[in-house]
Amino acid sequence: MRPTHLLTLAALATATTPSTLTDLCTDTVAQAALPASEFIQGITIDPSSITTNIVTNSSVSSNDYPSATISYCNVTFAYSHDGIAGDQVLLEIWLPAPSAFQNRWLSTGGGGYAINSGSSSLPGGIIYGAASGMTDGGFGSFSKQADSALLLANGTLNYEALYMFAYKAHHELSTLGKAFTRNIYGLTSTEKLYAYYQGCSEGGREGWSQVQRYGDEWDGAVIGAPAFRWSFQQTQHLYSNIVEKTLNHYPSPCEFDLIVNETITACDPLDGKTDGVVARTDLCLLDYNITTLIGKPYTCAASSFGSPAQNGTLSSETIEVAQTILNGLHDSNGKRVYFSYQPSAAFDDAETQYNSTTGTWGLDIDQLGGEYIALLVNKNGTTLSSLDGVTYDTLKEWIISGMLEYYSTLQTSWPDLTPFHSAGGKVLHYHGDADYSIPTASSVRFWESVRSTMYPKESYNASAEALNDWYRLYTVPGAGHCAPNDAMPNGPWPQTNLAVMIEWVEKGVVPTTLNATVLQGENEGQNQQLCAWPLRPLWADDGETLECVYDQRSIDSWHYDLDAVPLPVY
Ligand SMILES: *[C@@H]1O[C@H](CO)[C@@H](O)[C@H](O)[C@H]1NC(C)=O
Ligand SMILES: *[C@@H]1O[C@H](CO)[C@@H](O)[C@H](O)[C@H]1NC(C)=O
Ligand SMILES: *[C@@H]1O[C@H](CO)[C@@H](O)[C@H](O)[C@H]1NC(C)=O
Ligand SMILES: *[C@@H]1O[C@H](CO)[C@@H](O)[C@H](O)[C@H]1NC(C)=O
Ligand SMILES: *[C@@H]1O[C@H](CO)[C@@H](O)[C@H](O)[C@H]1NC(C)=O
Ligand SMILES: *[C@@H]1O[C@H](CO)[C@@H](O)[C@H](O)[C@H]1NC(C)=O
Ligand SMILES: *[C@@H]1O[C@H](CO)[C@@H](O)[C@H](O)[C@H]1NC(C)=O
Ligand SMILES: *[C@@H]1O[C@H](CO)[C@@H](O)[C@H](O)[C@H]1NC(C)=O
Ligand SMILES: *[C@@H]1O[C@H](CO)[C@@H](O)[C@H](O)[C@H]1NC(C)=O
Ligand SMILES: *[C@@H]1O[C@H](CO)[C@@H](O)[C@H](O)[C@H]1NC(C)=O
Ligand SMILES: [Ca+2]
Repeated sequence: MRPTHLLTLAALATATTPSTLTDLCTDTVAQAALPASEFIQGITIDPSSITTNIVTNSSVSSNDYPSATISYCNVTFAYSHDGIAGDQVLLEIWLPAPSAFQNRWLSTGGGGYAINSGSSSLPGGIIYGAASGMTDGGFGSFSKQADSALLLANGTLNYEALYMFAYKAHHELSTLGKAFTRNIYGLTSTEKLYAYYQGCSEGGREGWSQVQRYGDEWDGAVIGAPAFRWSFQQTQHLYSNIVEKTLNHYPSPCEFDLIVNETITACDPLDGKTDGVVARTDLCLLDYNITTLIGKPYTCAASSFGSPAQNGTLSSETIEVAQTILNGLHDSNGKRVYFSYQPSAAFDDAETQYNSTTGTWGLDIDQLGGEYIALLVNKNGTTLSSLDGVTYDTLKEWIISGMLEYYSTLQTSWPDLTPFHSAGGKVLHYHGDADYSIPTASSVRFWESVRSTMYPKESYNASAEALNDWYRLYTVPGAGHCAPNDAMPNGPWPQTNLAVMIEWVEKGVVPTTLNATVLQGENEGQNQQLCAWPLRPLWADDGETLECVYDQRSIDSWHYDLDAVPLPVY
């Protein structure tokens, strides 16, 4: 009886594999393609929750994929975790027409406390013939972020939401999404479905959360500026505020802006080409000293946020604030806890607030930093209303206690990627050199941690080469946080990362340098190539040829001894 039944189903599946978007995009076809409920232990899919709709000729554009006009089927369905009353998780999966499908799956991630990017990331898969999915994490809807679900009551975290946000939801999205994709396009069990990931910032952390845990989930992950090493990353957002508080000096945004402008001007030529872009923030860190800016005049027009026109000269107090921020967090014994943004990055965390009553600038608690402490350390809200009594040592305590509390969930810094590597997985990791929200050195540190953990007996060059076979890191000259940077508009941006990854995975084309494009400014449209770590970019004398050079002094400048932390920090 059973074999016959299976045969019939298989025959039916082959016979009814839809051939057009219209055939594919019905509730009935989608329902029939849902994985069996016992597919993942503890999960029950709700077949009645299926929705489908066709979207035709939709124009899409983004920094993260080339502009295109796409057509797809939008499928959503819900599942629940057995044993949790009222639990519901939503998935949204976009399907290319059967004729456009290229045996690919793409998982997409979020940013901040969001676990998805709405409809902005999914087109990135559709243009390459990939069924593309996102999850709501079970937080209530696709537009509800994890922070709205993480606190059940003051003092009580929602641990299921925490684990979903940390890594569980993405594993379920990929597992269910891939099975659903195989079924709906009628792939046989021997046909390969290539699986990919693309995400930046929190989405970058979500990418690493899977690469660090699962060998068989994806063939290739495109990961930008990941918000990993969570307790360090989130707490360091408050460091600039504590510098201002400790030194009791609150520079205006105009003053910080001038420091950034002058740093760009001074460090631009260090990469061999004066093009408005600081491609060598490492040389800028080593060879440029902002104390030369004391006495420089600044002027800014009145802003729409209510601050008046500003002018003055940069004081030694302002330069001390900026330099202390650049030095990174040290404890009261002068030992290093963490590192900072690269010079030329904007001072976003340091932003001050204008008080029109007093006509002075004062403390403005960084939102993301404050939220981490309020939500996941204090567990009584999502905004921190005061930094009274908080010192450099307090930040260190928050970092270390958070490391312990969230090591197996949000920390996301496990450096042994053996299962992923053994399964043949590839990682393309990129990070803006002028990132103002996640220090670029954070990505370098993780690459180096993986290198030394997985190739402990090899020389530096041999281990770097071995790691570069499957996990490559590129810094993006002039780029800000997961985006190009208006302050250095001539800088390149790697817009075709998923295409590059597909070529690497499916055709073995190693991205020796990473394809990038100037997306704005006077050279808009120009192609540039990005160097893979540990090589650093240097323009040849002709100003046209980019060389990727090995520069020990620069490499060393990215390495920090976090001697205030009594544990390995990967
Ligand atoms: C989509 O664009 C194609 C090509 O331009 C056109 O033939 C088709 O009619 C369009 N479909 C709809 C629904 O507008
Ligand atoms: C996809 O379907 C969901 C659920 O019906 C809907 O909320 C969403 O707006 C749809 N998205 C698009 C792009 O059609
Ligand atoms: C937690 O405590 C704060 C301050 O007392 C209060 O405003 C807030 O409503 C409480 N939140 C919850 C979820 O009980
Ligand atoms: C910094 O440079 C930008 C142009 O990139 C300019 O708009 C801005 O006014 C400058 N800021 C200051 C404080 O001079
Ligand atoms: C920058 O120059 C000042 C004044 O010469 C000096 O005190 C300081 O140590 C220098 N800072 C760095 C980071 O080199
Ligand atoms: C500087 O600001 C003061 C008012 O604070 C104004 O009187 C003066 O004209 C400004 N100078 C310049 C050069 O903008
Ligand atoms: C501005 O300063 C006044 C006087 O010190 C104070 O009462 C008021 O709370 C401040 N406003 C803000 C928004 O901090
Ligand atoms: C939140 O918790 C912290 C740490 O327990 C406590 O210091 C603070 O007063 C609490 N805030 C509120 C608004 O209850
Ligand atoms: C490592 O390789 C670089 C070239 O990529 C070379 O310049 C350097 O000398 C090598 N280091 C050692 C220790 O062999
Ligand atoms: C590389 O980028 C250029 C634009 O700068 C683009 O035309 C080309 O298709 C890209 N290559 C890949 C593999 O996507
Ligand atoms: Ca330059």
